[in-house]
Amino acid sequence: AAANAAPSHEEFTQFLLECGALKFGSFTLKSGRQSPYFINAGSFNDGTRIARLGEYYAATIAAAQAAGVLPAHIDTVFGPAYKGIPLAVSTSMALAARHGQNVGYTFDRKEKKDHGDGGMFVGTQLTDGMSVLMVDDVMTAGTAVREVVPKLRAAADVNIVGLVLSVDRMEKTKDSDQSAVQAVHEEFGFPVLAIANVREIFAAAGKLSAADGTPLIDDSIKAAAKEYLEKYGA
Ligand code: OMP
Repeated sequence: AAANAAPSHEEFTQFLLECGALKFGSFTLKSGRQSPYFINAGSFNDGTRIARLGEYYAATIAAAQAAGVLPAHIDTVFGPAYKGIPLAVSTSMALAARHGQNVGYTFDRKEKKDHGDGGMFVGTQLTDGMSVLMVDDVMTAGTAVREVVPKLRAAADVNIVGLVLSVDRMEKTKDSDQSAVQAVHEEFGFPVLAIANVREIFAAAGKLSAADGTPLIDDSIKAAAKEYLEKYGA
């Protein structure tokens, strides 16, 4: 693939399934919706997996930079504690190793620290004028990001240049037909990107099969996902 090509949805979907990060069943979401599928970033739990995930984020970022959607210069990648911490670290490592961009990484503390350096943030410290790229795992309603943006802006007059997710669930907000990603984009003004969205993942999964030829996702799962997206999909 070209240096700045966006990652392939087939490859990423295969990776999600291999890691057990994409699960099927019945899951109650933070929003209260009952979903037949769930993306669990906690499944990227060893060196190989988190390194690969960081490469997917970095490739998505480099492609967006090449397309002019994200600025060429980023000062630091911010991942909200706790789940965003390995995302920020692995993304900055992959940006350096694969894309020649040495950018910082930053995460917040969940608990206030009143000894030692006493800081609210760990890693590259936020200062006025800095270009900060946020990373997070999955967006459903955008609750997580709405909590973290004010925290960043309270720390310094930073320029939040975008948010990159692993998966955009493409769900309608509670009271509109607009997707949560679109609503967050309009509310905050920065671009919101994902390595893949849920429709791309199901389209890719439909083409994937195990070594013995059996499809990786069976028809009942596809039907349940389709039904869910008809109800909640944007
Ligand atoms: P919002 O903060 O409402 O956008 O929901 C996204 C968050 O819910 C994620 O950061 C996770 O904590 C969790 N989540 C998943 O991890 N995977 C999913 O597939 C769905 C959710 C969810 O509860 O909506």
